[in-house]
Amino acid sequence: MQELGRLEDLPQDYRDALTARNLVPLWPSLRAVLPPGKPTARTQATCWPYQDLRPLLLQAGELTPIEKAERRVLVLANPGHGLEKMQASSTIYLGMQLLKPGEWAPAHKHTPNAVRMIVEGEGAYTTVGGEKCLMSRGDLILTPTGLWHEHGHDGSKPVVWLDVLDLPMIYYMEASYVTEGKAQPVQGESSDRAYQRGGVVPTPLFARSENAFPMLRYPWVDVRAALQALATTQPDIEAVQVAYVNPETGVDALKVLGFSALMLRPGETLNLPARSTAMVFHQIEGGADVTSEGKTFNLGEADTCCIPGYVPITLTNRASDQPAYLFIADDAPLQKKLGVYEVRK
Ligand code: 1HN
Repeated sequence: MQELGRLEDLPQDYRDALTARNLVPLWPSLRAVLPPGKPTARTQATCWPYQDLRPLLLQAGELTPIEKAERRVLVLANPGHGLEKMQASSTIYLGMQLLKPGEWAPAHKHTPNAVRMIVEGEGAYTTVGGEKCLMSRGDLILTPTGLWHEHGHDGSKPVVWLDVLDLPMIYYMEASYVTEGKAQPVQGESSDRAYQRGGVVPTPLFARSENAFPMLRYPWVDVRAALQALATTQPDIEAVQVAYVNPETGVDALKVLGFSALMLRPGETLNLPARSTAMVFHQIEGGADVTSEGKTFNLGEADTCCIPGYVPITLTNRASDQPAYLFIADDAPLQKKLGVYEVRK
């Protein structure tokens, strides 16, 4: 590849003349913005063990009352982006949120899309667009763009969940903002009831739902059962994996980030081809080793890690006698819409 001229090759008075007019020569920076063959990732393979994070999150519960936090969150920040950027990857924000018994996180709505993966505790709920969604370990709850949401807790022990947002993407677009509101009236309990059986959808008077987000809560008991059924009925399947989708249309549940659940069968090692998306892995049950570029994270329950795009990843279930379950997030829906999604076999 041809070596291009450097900034230092240009006379200082010429460079000054450009700068004074808000002009920049492309060629000294062309290879940096358009590297050959593979992007340069700022995202670094990073792991956030839950046992490290949990005491600090509980301490935040002592140090900062909910009124002074609104959302009491420790952000899982990727050092490759700079911690102050609060990014796990170029498009993904991750945070662990604590709600203590009796606390209330007030209603607001915003442009970034969120999901919550419940990590610990019982008795909390989030009300999304008037629908009360109970929180249990492993449940996935959607909070799509523009829907009012607030969190409450009627239980007796702290509840912790993992927030996954497309905030870095929406913020980069200069499209991120919030609207504060009053407590929202509850109109019903979570919609998952209407979609409890795969293959059938409600059609009152022959009409399908026109709601873009008809299902807000994906209970872990159902997702786990689907994975177990898949493993039993299709023992030769390449990977025991299910995607979180809109049950009316079959398309990804949200528009920017994609979500799936994976079962690693006892003793299984799975080689994931290099894909153009960075990926987040969160261990729901069991223990998995996540290896990329010679580096291995030994995930235990509730641990979370992020791996940059364009690198192959190996996943290994450490147990030979029980399955391991992972929650996976990436930005494949966005990349597919933009036409930049790749799998390198
Ligand atoms: C947000 O609205 C929540 O509603 C959590 O629980 C984390 C991080 C950035 C922006 C908005 C929530 C968030 C957030």
